[in-house]
Amino acid sequence: MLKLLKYSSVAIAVTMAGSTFASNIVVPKLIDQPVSIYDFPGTHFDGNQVRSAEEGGLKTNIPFQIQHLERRNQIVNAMNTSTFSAGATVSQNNTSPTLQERSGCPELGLDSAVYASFSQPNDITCFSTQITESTKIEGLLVNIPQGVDYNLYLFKLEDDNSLTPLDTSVSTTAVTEQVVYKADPGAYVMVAQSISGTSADQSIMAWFSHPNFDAQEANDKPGQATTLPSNGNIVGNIDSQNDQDFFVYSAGASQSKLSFNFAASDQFSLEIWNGSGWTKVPNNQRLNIDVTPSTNTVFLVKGDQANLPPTSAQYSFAVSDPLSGASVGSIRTYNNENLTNLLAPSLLEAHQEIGMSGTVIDGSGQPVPFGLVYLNVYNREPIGVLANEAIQADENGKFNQLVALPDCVGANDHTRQNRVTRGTPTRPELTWDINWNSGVYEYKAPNSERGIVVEFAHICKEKITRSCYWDRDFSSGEDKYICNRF
Ligand SMILES: [Ca+2]
Ligand SMILES: [Ca+2]
Repeated sequence: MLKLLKYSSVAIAVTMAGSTFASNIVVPKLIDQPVSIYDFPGTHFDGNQVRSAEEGGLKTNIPFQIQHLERRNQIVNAMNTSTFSAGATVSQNNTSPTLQERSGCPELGLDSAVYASFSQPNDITCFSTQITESTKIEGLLVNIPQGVDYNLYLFKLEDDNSLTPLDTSVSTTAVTEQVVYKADPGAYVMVAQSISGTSADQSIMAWFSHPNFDAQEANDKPGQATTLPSNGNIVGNIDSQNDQDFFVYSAGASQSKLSFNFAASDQFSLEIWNGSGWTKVPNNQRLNIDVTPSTNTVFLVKGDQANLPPTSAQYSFAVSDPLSGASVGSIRTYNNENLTNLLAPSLLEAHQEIGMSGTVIDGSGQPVPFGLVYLNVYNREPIGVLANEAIQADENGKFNQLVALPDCVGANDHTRQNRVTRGTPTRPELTWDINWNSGVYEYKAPNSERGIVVEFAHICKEKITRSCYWDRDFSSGEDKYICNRF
């Protein structure tokens, strides 16, 4: 998934002589601040529940015992080449360096927490772990004292022992910093760093494993927002108490409408960023809103904190440009009126209604959820409109509509016989007088150059004029041909 935030950072080496954990951790110095929600323009949605941007902070309860890291004065720093070379005896013993030796940070598994205190700016606390299965890592630094600035970083420890920044949390005033990353198996390092100010109060540094994440993760921060498809349907879940799912929809250069439906239980909520707050959107309702071409609309999915959905519960979020249909596929036209179908076997007959179904397709061949489609029916001679309907497809781009037709007086009269020979009393030979008009029905998408046009017979009247059958006279033993005329 495309992420809005591109790291633009330079790495600088910070040497922490005399700090709690003496090591040469490479901490990135960010040039760009992380994307804030305030960087996004708002989208108007006519709703009466609006939440301010500040409400709804991170949940910071730590559900496991908080450990005191053993203080060490010397940690082998594998990132320092000379130190690594000096420790060559380790390799000669055929033992690979430990994670702590490679990273300079003690090993501490996910779902652990430690007390972290910093005696002076630039002090760091860090730990490392090796994970064997993909999971979403959430790191927290909580209880940051007033008047100090601490930052939190998450890194991948590469095979060459370099550190690749994955997520950073560098607010100057927050009492909690959070990093989030969807991690593949590998080695990871989390670092808390004191930037300015000192305090005797201890903070807590924790990291969590959330293995039941959805395919759109990690998108817990505005800068990690998942880009929604122009036309599509995605599913997700809430994997933990701090899981937030940010989404961005980018309207096309000529797009003025946005349609969407958030199908979910009331344990989930969907909100739209309005420029200064979050407007709640009703669940399970198809909505069409106006958007400004070439702008972004930001959505946020959250769980109800008082009643969090289980990770097995999913929401389904369908979005589209409803006017982007370029063609109509998989069409099926039908009639259920029990008509004779005697004019021509392949010619659809319809009297009061015609069933029209299909899928609205965009220019890339994708179905258009809630895509608009025009269903037109015309009389041919004289040319005239029998029905014009504009309808929206369902969340999968499919539609199925019975189009009503008016009464008619037909220009054509035909006499036809049903396909029965040597009729019986229960299955007689029938002669029908069929009065009808020649018509066409049309499927057209908003961006179709031309619609799909097919002929049909608009039946005005069908009347049985004669019914005949052979009847056995058991007294004479003869068959008699009996006809009734109407
Ligand atoms: Ca999620
Ligand atoms: Ca998320």
